[in-house]
Amino acid sequence: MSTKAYGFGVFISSRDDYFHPPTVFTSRLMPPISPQQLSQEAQKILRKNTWEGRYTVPSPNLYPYQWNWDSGFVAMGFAHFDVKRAMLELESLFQGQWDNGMLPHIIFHSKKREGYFPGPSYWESDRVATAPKAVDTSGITQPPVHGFILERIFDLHRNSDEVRGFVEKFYSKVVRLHRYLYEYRDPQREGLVFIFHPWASGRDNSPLWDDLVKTISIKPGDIPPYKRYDNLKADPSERPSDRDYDIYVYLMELGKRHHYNGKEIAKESPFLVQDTLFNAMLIRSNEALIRLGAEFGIDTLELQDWNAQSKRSFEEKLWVEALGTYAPYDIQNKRHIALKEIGAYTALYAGVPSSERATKLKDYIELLADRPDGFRVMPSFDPDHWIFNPRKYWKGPIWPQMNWLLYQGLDRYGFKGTANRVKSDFLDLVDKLGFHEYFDPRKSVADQLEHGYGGDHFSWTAAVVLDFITNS
Ligand code: 9WN
Repeated sequence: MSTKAYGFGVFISSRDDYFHPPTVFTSRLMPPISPQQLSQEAQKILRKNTWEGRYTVPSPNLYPYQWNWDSGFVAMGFAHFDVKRAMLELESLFQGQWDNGMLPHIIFHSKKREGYFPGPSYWESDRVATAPKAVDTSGITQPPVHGFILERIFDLHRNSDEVRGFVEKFYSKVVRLHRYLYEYRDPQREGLVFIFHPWASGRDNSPLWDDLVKTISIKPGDIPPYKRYDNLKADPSERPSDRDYDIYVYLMELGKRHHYNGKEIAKESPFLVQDTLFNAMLIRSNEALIRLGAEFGIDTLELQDWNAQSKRSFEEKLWVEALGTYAPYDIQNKRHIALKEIGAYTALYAGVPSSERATKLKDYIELLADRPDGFRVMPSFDPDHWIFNPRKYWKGPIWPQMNWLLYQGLDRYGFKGTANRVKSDFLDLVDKLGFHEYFDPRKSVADQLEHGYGGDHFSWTAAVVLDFITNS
């Protein structure tokens, strides 16, 4: 055991046989912030970002609607201090669920109709028969985190009749989402579902997609004129490029032409990917539903079949030995997207890897954390790759919800020490740099900064802080 300084925050070093949750986060620039203060600040952010009393926006200025997987994490955050709001968060999110079970990545509850691109008029969900009538939505989905979020809420409040009643009733909506994914997004019945848009991965401009989207040539007239707002509200050097946005719009138009029907899209889309993070979330959520089903005496045979096949296929098809990790599979070009990237590491939370592979994944995180050039863990992309950019969105920065998923996975496999490095690195960053959307992973740089990157007062950052602090 040794004591190490991570940035200016001092934590007990964490090896696998040794676990010391931090009790006080210290900063050289600011007075020390106690976990209680951080937790109060987090609660304030979640309350402030709640609109119309029933749903939470990720960041009022940058993202003024309800987002799919953000709201999952937000519900978990609320479950620590206002479980009624947690339940309402999930209910308002699933108001956007389509008749075929699809859960859109944005629900446009707000009457505010500008300030975010693409807003409802671009998606045209009102022209799709299966879309809800009461609310406009986007036409793509995001990582299916809702099963394990429901399980988390249940575990935190298992003695509450109200929560038990809610979970039992809500359960079938999540199953419908999973059924949609297996029916519409898995044409070869492999147990691995595809996405057809980078936004659906939750990791929009990850270098994972760079080569693939280069194969898409956009001719004049292929995409409508549009105006971005994101790069006016956040530093453009921290946001995706204009070329990235052209591709996003191109694929949105393709989806729109097919009324977002996955089966039709599969025949045409140049972007068709069996993603690591997306499928890991599906597997972990299946598992949660199986467990909850047992609590409520619900038949889970269908879920068990799906999950057994998904786990097997993930382990067999997505592992790339030369890379020492998993990688997404590009269906159209029949190849792995063989890059080291954070999504693969969430397979731990889904319980997919053998113990040998799990150890490899853990060792890589430890290597990164121990390097003399000094990274907090875990950067969203391979710092040794020339594309790595520690400031730019999904090309390198540390993301709150990803650290949460990693922590859970490492903990599940008994790698307590590494898990705690991941947790304390994140809490240290929030303590120093605020409740931002993402953070610079380079210790020497981040320690000189005054704030994180992207949006501020960010909802899932607050939610993850609350869960980490309450459960440490
Ligand atoms: C597009 C809301 C969302 C997150 C995504 C993140 C970012 C949106 C954007 O913000 O994407 O969905 O406009 O950049 O990449 O994971 O859900 O926080």
